[in-house]
Amino acid sequence: MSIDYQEKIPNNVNLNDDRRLQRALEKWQPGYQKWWAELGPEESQNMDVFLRTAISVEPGGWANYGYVKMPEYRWGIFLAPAEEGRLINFGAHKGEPAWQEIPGEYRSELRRLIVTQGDTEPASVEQQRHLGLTCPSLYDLRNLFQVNVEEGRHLWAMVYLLHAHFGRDGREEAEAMLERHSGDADKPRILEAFNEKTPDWLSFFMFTYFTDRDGKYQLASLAESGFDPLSRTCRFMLTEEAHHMFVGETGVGRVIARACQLMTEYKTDDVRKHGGIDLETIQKYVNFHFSVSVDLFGQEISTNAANYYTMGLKGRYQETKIDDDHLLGDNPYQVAEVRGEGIIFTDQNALTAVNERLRDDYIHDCQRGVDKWNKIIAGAGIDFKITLPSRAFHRGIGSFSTVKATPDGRIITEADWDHQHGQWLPTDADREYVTSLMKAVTEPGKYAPWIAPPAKGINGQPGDFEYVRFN
Ligand code: BYC
Repeated sequence: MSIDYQEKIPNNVNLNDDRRLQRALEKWQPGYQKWWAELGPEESQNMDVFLRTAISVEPGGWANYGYVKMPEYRWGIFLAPAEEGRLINFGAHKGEPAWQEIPGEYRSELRRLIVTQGDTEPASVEQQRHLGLTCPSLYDLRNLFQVNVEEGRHLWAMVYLLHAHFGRDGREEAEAMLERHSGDADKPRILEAFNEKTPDWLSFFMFTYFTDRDGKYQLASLAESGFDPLSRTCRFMLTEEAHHMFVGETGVGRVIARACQLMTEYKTDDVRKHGGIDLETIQKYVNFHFSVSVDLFGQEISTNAANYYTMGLKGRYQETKIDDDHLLGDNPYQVAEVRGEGIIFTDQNALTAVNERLRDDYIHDCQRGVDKWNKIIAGAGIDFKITLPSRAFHRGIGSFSTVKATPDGRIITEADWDHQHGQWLPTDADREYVTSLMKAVTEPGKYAPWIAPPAKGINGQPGDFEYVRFN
């Protein structure tokens, strides 16, 4: 399925055959471009960026690299190929053919899911808009911009579904995506993590590691949807998401590698003296970004989530690979809760616990990158381990949001929390220090002193490749 780039809106959905839809999307397009110019990457309008653009949705369709000015990036609408005879694989409609049109009785639930998903995409672009001005290298600047244009396209993906399937209220929701803004006092983004600032590059790497990974798990659950256009859209979006998490995992890894180098070279833990970011500070950033990202999975026990599942709208991670009845009526699932000074796990109904199950899958996946970071530290002969905090730590959503807990999951008093949280979360002084390091390095092949160079270039490019031309 190749993508038609001759069209005003590149697409593989035969947009040409549906003039009304085409016109509606072409009407939305200038508002999008205006939003990109105003709230997209700052001062980037004229740069030539070595970007990857999908030329088809088949495996290998991604191998297309070249210099692009971002405002001219060909955002468009790409769905993964249809699977012939695809069925609904879970919930009350299990075994029925997947829907090509919205089932009327589930319209508002589907709209809500699509709007919540769509809202995060422009939010992240807004959160990251100042970072280009302090890039640690051209390589990193290019990666930031690649992430940004793809988040822009993910917004297009959700806006397409709203326009194509929800009529007038879908068009209104699409407009509203450009009206809400990250951190706006009156019209904030829907989910809390998307109203936080991403003020520095360590935060950016943590965000792409932890928060984009929520994207992976949410998109994978929506890819199971019985509403086939949503499933196909999310399947293609997932191919883009992988690069974002790569940027996060390798970015944090390179900051750690540089800290270890400095520790070894100067035989000290205090790498701040030598312009690095110390491992304790990196741990605090892990604690912060992990905890705000686990909140994104919602309440442990959720009737919303149970309804989405029974309706066949949002499944579990890799639903079809799970060996059970895919109805979850009486099945148990172990859910964590506060008991006294600690956390215990009790059996709950698996249907109302699907958010929690997804969170468990996510936490398990987060650990893999942490293990790799610890290998870098161990490889340098340094006795330090990065750890993920307990799920009870620093929560704003769910049962743990009513208590205070240490990173190792001990419930403590408010007073103890007030006294100690500066050891666990970045303090103003930590953030000021990290911010003080953020100075743009734009000479090809050069890197800021707080981060190691990457192991290899993008698409096999040499170390001194000019990933961005400033003109
Ligand atoms: N913040 O029953 P519950 C991505 C609300 S990231 C604020 O547990 P539910 C990306 C909730 O709305 C992926 N409010 O809720 C990453 C509900 O409100 P009502 C984004 C929250 O619906 C990086 C109430 O609390 N995609 O793609 O089961 C860069 C009760 O909660 C939050 C999706 O999230 C929160 N964190 O679960 C770019 C997928 N959590 O009904 C992109 C679509 C809960 O009382 N969304 N609430 O008014 C969903 O599936 C669900 O909406 C959620 C929440 C999983 C988020």
